[in-house]
Amino acid sequence: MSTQLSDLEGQMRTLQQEAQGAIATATCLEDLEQLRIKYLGKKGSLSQVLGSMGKLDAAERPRIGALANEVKEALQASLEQTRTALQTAQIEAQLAAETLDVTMPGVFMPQGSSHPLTSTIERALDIFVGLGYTVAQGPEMESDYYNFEALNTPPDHPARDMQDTFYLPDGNLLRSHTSTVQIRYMEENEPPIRIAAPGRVYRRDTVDATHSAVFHQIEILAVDEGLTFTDLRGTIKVFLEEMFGDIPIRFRPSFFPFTEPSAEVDVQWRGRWLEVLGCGMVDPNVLKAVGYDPEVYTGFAAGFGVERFAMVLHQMADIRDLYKSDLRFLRQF
Ligand code: 2NM
Repeated sequence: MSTQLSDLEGQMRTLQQEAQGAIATATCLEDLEQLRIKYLGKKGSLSQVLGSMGKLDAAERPRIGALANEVKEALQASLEQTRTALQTAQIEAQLAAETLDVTMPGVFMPQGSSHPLTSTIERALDIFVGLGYTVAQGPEMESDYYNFEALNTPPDHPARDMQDTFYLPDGNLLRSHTSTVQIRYMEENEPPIRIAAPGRVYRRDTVDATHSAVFHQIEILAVDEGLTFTDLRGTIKVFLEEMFGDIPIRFRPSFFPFTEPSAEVDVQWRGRWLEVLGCGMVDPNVLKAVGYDPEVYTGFAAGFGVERFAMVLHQMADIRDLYKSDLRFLRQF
């Protein structure tokens, strides 16, 4: 019996030594789990050794049982120790691999910016939106009716000259102003209205430093009961102040077919008077054309060229620079 006993004891001590050696040198968590199964699993080495306990005297079993528990606990402690060490090593390796050197130069990401025409349009529209206006848009190809007839521009009016307007073979034309949008809007909406119509317009002008056959306009229109020239003047003054700062402005009498009275507005800019927009009280014939009663409603309107505003604001010498897409020019803005 004692041979058997010392034999079992010896087997367990050997098993403990061998297992602890293997556990201590395990290099990854997967290997460690394999070792746990091998030594402490249900069919593992320790269970096998204990399986032969049945052959022992009943009196010796408690001692061997205690020894088995001791070995088991020792191996569990070793497993836990190595597991902690491996886990720590794994986290440290991951941290080292994923560390970012924030002092390294980044990848160059060129940032774009708005074209000066776009930013000028946005600036002007922001001001009118702040004054309660709605932005309205419409087609660039138009009929004679929307571009001229509804705007109190009779067939013999000089603005209708073939020299000024791009006519299309089908009798339509390319709009020469964005007032077309306002006629369409008034047809669809009842007063009170306040709209700002930005967009591309077309004129048969000879291209030079200050003229382009295609350019951009913003026109505003307000129609309500009791609107007067004073409302127009105040609106224009606020708009120009926001655009150019607090500078002197003056109104000069002028003529447009669609407004009566009409005026042109100049601003004193760097010591010179510069014409910046046209405006007036909407002609009763225009109101009639869209079905508004001119005895009930009055309106005011104004229009200006976006290119001219951009050129004055940014001291540009040639309108054509705005269409060349030359980045050396555009990067200045
Ligand atoms: C201008 C000058 C004066 C104008 C008139 C209208 C409409 F549709 F109400 F009749 N819209 N815009 C107008 C008036 C435009 O541009 C220089």
